[in-house]
This record gives sequence, structure tokens and C-alpha cells, in this order.
Amino acid sequence: MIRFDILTLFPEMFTGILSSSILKRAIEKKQIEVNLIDFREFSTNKHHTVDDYAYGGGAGMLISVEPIHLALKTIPNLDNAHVILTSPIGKTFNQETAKAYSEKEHIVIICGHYEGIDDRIHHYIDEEVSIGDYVLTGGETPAMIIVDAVSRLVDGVISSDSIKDETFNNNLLEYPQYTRPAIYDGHAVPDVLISGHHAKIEEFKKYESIKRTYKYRPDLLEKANLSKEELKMLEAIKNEENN
Ligand code: 6GU
Repeated sequence: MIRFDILTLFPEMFTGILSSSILKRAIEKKQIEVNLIDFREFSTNKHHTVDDYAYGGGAGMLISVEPIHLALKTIPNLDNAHVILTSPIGKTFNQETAKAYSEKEHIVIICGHYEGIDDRIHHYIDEEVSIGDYVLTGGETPAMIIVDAVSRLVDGVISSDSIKDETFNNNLLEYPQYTRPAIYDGHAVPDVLISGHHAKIEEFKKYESIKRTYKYRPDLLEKANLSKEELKMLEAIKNEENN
């Protein structure tokens, strides 16, 4: 069981993802728990605003640190939680981060906002996390992405077989897969997959996985721990290209 607390000004944005498919089932089976906290409720002024002018001037408003801090303080056992702030200046989230988070018991996600947050928020967080090099209007979609990527790695949420060969394991992309019919619109499934020859099929999957990674994400290959056999395959793939 992993517990997420999400601090956001837009809790309604999360209803779709949490009420559908795999995450819905994970919540029902108590494999994950997701609490949405609208930190506007912790505003201490009569208009319930959470933003204010920036010291030193400049365009736009900033989210104040107080309502976020007050909201955080209502979370039980906060000292043992990992508190992250979503923001485009954070460290980039990837499959390795997702794996590490899936081993935690309690994650608090503060959704950043395009206006920015009073920098003193850093006294109350463990880490700032981005989901990639582009700018979004708010941290709600990144929070959903983090909850999704982490939850599917929690024991029992999806079958461990699906995770074993998937993209990014050992920094390789997943091999191509096919289902019926064997020939569609003149396009045939590779013969070896229909051959029933188990060892040849495994070799095909590995070869195609390395080939795809070489073609689409050569940057990953440097981090992949290829065995002697796999390195031979990579050489063959490179030669194939030169001919
Ligand atoms: Cl986490 N937030 C925002 N606002 N933009 C982003 C992001 C996060 N990650 C990439 N772009």
C-alpha cells in the first residue's frame, strides 16, 4: 500500500484518471490510496485567495507559502513522507524515479502553478520534480503522471510479467508485438513468432529490442548493461545498417 497526498487548487482535474481502469481498481483493492487536498481551503484571508504580488515587482502573482504549509501540517505522519513539488525546473522524472518511489509508503505531491510559488516552499519539500523539458500551465498533469507511473509498479497492481520486458527495463525499448490475423492487408507477422521455436523467439525479441533502441533511443544503449551475446547482436544490427 502506498499513500499519495496531492495538494492542488484543482482537485476536480483528478477525477477522470482516479475513476478509470487500473488506478480505480488499485484504489478499490487498497493497493494505493490517493487523497486530494485543496489548499485554497487553508487560505487565511476573507476572499480565500492563495496568491499575492511578488516582492521586487514583476508581472503576475505568486502562490503564497502559508496555505501550502498549513495544508501540509494536516497530513498525518508527514515526517515519514517523501514530499515533492512539481515544477519544470526540477530533476527529470523517469522510470528509475518511478521505481524508487514505488518502494516508498507515503508520497506527498504539491502541484506547482504557472505563476510560481514563494521560494520559501523549499523549506517544506524534499525534492522538486519535472516531467520533461517543456512548460505546462500547472503541476496537476505531472502529478497524475507520477501517480500513474508509480502505482503500476506497486506489487499486485499489474502482473509482474508485463513489467519484466517492458520499455526502459535495462534501458532497452520493448520489442514489437503482433496479434491475429497472421496476415493483415498483405502485411505478415514475422515467421519466427509463428514457428513455435521458443529459443529462436526469445532471440528475436532480444534482437528487435536492441534494434529499436539503437534506432530510436541510442542514448539509452550507453546505459544498458548488454551481455556479450547482446553486444554481438548490436554489432550485427550496425552491420545490417551499413549494407
Ligand atoms: Cl512538473 N510543471 C510544470 N508547470 N511544467 C512542467 C513540469 C511540471 N514538468 C515539465 N513541465
